[in-house]
Amino acid sequence: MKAVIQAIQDHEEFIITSHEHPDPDSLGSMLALCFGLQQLGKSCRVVSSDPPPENLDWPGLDLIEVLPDGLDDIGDAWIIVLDCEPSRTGVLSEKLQRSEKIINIDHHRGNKYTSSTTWVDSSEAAVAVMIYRLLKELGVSLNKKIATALYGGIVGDTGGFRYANTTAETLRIAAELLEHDVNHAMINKQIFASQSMEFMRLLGYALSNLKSDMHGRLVWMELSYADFQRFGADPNATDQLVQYARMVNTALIAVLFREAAPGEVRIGFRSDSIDVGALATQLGGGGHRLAAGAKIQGRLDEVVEVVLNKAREYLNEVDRS
Ligand SMILES: [Mn+2]
Repeated sequence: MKAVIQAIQDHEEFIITSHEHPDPDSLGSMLALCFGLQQLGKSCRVVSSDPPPENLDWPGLDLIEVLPDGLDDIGDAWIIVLDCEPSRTGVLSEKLQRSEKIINIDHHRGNKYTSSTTWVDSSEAAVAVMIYRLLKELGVSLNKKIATALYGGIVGDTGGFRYANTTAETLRIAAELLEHDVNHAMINKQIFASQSMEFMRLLGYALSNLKSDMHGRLVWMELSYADFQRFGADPNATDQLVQYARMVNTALIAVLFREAAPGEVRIGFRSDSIDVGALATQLGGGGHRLAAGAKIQGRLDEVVEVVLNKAREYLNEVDRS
């Protein structure tokens, strides 16, 4: 953290970015950091390869520059990559990923990026918590828009303070943020309970086709590209569907398979007790202990078969240990 603070203090121009398909934590972290740097008189841009989800409406989301073709030239700016390693941003060219002028702040265990200005702490519930600490160290004072962004990030990554990553300190920080006139009910509604009709109908379909194996310990949903088209739903806005598979009271591992584009299958894993991050890593993906994912190219039915076999083996291993 010290090296990150030093690098921020020593430079004036920044470009902040995060992973593809930004989520509340990455969006809140980017915005809060940008507002904080501006308060310190520094200049910054916020760039993303994909637009924010449509259900979110926080101050500053319209400042995000959506650059599907990415960045190739950054002038004198330093790049700050949040909530992922530089290779997962989608906006940084190969050349920029090797730049010396990158600050990386993340809480994903599998982050392999190494530089003197990398700050990774997998014990943190959200990058927004790390940004909160950083802004405090930098002497930034909280205001409504910074607090709203940070609160949104924390709410997103803790599932509204319901997941195991919520600590007494998380709640203390959240309480402090609420003192800045944050509309917490609106933030919660937007993140967890604001879906299009198309999404709801797709959910109904996904639930009625829920599958299970191994005495209900493995539960999964499969959605093909054709399913998304039939319901008119955006595959990128449906990663939360896995939460419904996780609700099955016998489930140890919940899996969501989404054919987001023809031949591209995104896999989401959730558990309340088993290290699915390790399982995702075996499949070339990564994430957190209880929430992880991977992306595999191939036919949906074939990918489902391969992944479920891995998951079965993994559950058997867990049984034996
Ligand atoms: Mn995060």
